[in-house]
Amino acid sequence: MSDSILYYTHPAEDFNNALPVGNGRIGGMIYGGTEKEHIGLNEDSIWSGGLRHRINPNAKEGVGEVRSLLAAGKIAEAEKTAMDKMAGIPEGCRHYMPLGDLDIYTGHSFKDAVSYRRSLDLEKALSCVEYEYEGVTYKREVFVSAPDNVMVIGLHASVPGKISFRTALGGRDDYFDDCRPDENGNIVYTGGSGSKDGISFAAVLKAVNKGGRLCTIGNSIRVENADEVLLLLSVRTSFYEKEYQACALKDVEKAAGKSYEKLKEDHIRDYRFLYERVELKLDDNSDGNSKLPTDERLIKIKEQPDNKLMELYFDFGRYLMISGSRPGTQPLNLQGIWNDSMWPAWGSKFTVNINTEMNYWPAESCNLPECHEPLFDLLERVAKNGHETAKEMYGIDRGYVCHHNTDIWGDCAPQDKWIPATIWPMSGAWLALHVYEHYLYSLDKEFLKERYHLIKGAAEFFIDFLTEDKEGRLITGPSVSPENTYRLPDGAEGKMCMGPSMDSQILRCLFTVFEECSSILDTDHELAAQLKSIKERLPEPEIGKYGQIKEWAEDYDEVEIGHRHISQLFALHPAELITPDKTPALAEAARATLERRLSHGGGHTGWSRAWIANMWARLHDADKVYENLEKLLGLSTNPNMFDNHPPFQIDGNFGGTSAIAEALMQCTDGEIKLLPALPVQWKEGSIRGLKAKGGFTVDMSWKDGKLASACVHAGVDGECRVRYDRDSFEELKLRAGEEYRLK
Ligand code: FUC
Repeated sequence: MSDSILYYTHPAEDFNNALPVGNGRIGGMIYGGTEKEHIGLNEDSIWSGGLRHRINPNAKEGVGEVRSLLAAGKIAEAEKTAMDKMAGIPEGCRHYMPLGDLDIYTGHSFKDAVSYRRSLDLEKALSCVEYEYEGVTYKREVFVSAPDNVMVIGLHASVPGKISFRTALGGRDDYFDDCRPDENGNIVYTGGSGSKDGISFAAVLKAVNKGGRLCTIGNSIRVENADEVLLLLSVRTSFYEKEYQACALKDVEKAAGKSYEKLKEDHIRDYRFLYERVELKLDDNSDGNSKLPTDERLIKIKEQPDNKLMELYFDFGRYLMISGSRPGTQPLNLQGIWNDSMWPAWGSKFTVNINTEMNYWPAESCNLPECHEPLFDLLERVAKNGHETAKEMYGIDRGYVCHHNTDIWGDCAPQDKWIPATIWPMSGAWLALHVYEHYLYSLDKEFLKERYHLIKGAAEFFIDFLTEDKEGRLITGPSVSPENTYRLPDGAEGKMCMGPSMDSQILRCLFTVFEECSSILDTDHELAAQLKSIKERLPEPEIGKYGQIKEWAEDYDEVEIGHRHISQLFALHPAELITPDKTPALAEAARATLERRLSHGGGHTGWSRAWIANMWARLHDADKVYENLEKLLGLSTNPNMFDNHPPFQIDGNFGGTSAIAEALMQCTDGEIKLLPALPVQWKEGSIRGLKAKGGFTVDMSWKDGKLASACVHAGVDGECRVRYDRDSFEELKLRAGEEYRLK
């Protein structure tokens, strides 16, 4: 059996046990029942309505008032004014919604089924349910094909004439309009999210049988005594296509012209092109547990190490990226693309004060750069709307601003009336750093030229937004340190502030990136010089009274010391303003910060735990990386391997995948560090295909904790320094296509 399979011996009793499939745009959650198969359906552009204009008409006056109140130390009053005058009206962006459900009724009761097995093969992106019932072996395979744009369900039986079932396709609320057969025996299911400029959808279900009989009754397809059946489900929306219904019909008809085997073969080839670029192998220290069903392994890892489960988690993260984010689709939201609720937690939106960014941390290092693209497409919409937001809210005419959430339209107005998060104007700046990250890994100048305006616009806004503090430094504000609360000397609590550390760190990175872009593209030199002088006046990371990195401009205590956000360590990860070699004193302070958070219960949400593991990797603390990965799997992972906030939230999956990659290789301090935080538990292993900045690809193996072999491949002409350990490194100069064996 391949190592890259999730498997279970019982059907999923709920969403947290069901298995995800997807092609970037269409998603399914497969429950694997015998009596009734239930597949939760998603399409990534089905959101709750059209673009809203939510800018508070009092925002401009509010900004000035809130600044003055914060400067005068009247925090509570400032916060009240901000919520009244700056919060969006209405309070929230649009939210993500499910498409509906597909049920397949076979009537095979689970208690009479034997040898039941439900699995998800990560090497083929194929989910499978198999069991024996009344002497017949039934097998159902499900995948979502990117080349054919359909969900494919293949129903097979070991004895001819034994496949009988009835389907039911529908939603669970008022948002759908119709569900009925067309003249070709397809079921056409249509609906939409209403509102002015809302999003409409059409899904089409088609059945193709070998042997037996097929007909429609009401709005279901009925199959009797077939040898084999192929179900195809397509869905298109008005967000992407004007003629969405015709397009959905075309998808199923086209797919129906192919055999099941051909659909499957094309799907696997397409998927593997991405998935096979990277391969991680760790030695098996599970004492036999690696052979157990996945849900049992996730329980056992609390007591017995299971490297193979970490390997599976890494592969699952790459699987989810490929299945949830492809060129031309929407970016991964809080639940990727898999959501069964009309009102999911936090609207299953793009929460951009950490969560959406975390989703894309492994995209470049794990060799899936094209999966990063949907984020840049969304950022185009953010930049456009955020330009209006900058003007209307802040009276700033250049650049763009986005607050802590956005939706499919790129709505940039503040989200919620929640003081710890709502007024945070930094997400455009953070997201723009992803554009440059993508460039750094490929050195694709054409890409940079095309998306450069996203970096420029993000930076420009701050020229007018920053204000001087008492010491003449330039600071952001009104803002927050997401989503933490400080204690004032008189015991009162505050959230909003001027100049939180994270903001200055993000801007330091952004302005540096801007300078580099201006020099690479030989453009906007004056602006680059201006931003450089502004950068010199930004606050630097500072060490506070506990030896920690200060979170706020004042050395306040946190109300909740173990808070899940550790925003002041943005400088350590994902940025590299703090590294053990370049800034040892700050690295020590970063360590103290993590220890303080963790000793007070920090890391209790999945994504927080995953971020912490990345941070320890950057501090080269392999033991802590391992300990936190183990906790991520043991305490914050659902039986289906989805990250658990709780509830399910996908960011931790990608954060965890990124942490594993960071333990094995880092591109910091201008060099490629091999095995910078290798846990002792990963005694032997190898990785192939990790990407390094500069267009390099790295393969390596290790034994007894030491590098055994390494090979660097150059994608473009370039130079790099490769470090094996603290004392040894090599400088390489390679031409595109060349490789160098280090050992
Ligand atoms: C931020 C986090 C929460 C949650 C939400 C979606 O607000 O603080 O923990 O992840 O986003």
